[in-house]
Amino acid sequence: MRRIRVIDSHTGGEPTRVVIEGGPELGAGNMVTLRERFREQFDAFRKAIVCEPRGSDVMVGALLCPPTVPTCVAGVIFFNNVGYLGMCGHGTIGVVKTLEYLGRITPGVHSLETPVGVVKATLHPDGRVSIANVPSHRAAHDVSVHVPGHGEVRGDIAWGGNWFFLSRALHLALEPRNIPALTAYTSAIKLALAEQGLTGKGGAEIDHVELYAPSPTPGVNARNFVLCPGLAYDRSPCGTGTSAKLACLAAEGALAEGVTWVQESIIGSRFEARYVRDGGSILPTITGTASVNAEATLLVDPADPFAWGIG
Ligand code: PYC
Repeated sequence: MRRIRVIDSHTGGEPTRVVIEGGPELGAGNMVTLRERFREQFDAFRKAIVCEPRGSDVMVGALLCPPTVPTCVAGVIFFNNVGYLGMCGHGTIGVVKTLEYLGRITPGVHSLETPVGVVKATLHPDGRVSIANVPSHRAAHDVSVHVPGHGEVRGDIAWGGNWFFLSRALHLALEPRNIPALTAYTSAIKLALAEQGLTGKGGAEIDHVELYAPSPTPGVNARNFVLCPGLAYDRSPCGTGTSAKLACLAAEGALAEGVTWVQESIIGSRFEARYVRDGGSILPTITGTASVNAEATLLVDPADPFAWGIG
């Protein structure tokens, strides 16, 4: 019987499951090397940890690894129901709160090594977490994609640690009652982008679709609906998606450096975000909080036909 120890948390409703013991033995290397080893040789662990019957399509996993950058408190590889993420904003906030829960860090600034670079996180004395995300930029403006059943859809392509297609929500209100329709619409956009060869840099798949609209909530700048790669929607405002949004606002001249942008998710959870310019990119800072809500040992029983997950 294999035992995998995990700590669960949620960041604005979006879950993160941090593996603290019993995960795959990936050996030595930086997070890019270890993520490839994880993908090629140990993918069964991903499914066992985040897919049903123990997990769900919404769950994001985070494997803690020894960092190769000496200033980092930990290395981390994020994964979900269909594969591996470069970076994950809500997940990083969850990891920081988990490290605090484990007594491994106290309020202050901490660095984490991820496959897309070192991310600095500040754990504030009041429990909030700010992450200094990777350089983000808008790669293409007002791109047109033909979406079968929906016609022409226009939007921007931007990098915020993952690739996003960001489009104004025109026909569907960003309200929880519309989540099934929003999921179907953004899934159709994601498929159309791939079929029509619209990609991020170097042919990278645009695996996140973000719809945005003004928020009806006073003091909140915008509400979003973010479709994640495995077709689940982000319950949080999405850290990398908010970074991509800031990159578009900065490129548009619609948000000045240092000004706070309050981003609300489809379920009403919030991040505060701001940026500074860095050449042609921006450096976003995203602030939110997470709550640790479970500590568990996953049991992988050879007699269980679904011990290594479904799917
Ligand atoms: O917060 O960056 C994020 C994220 C990506 C996918 C789910 N959450």
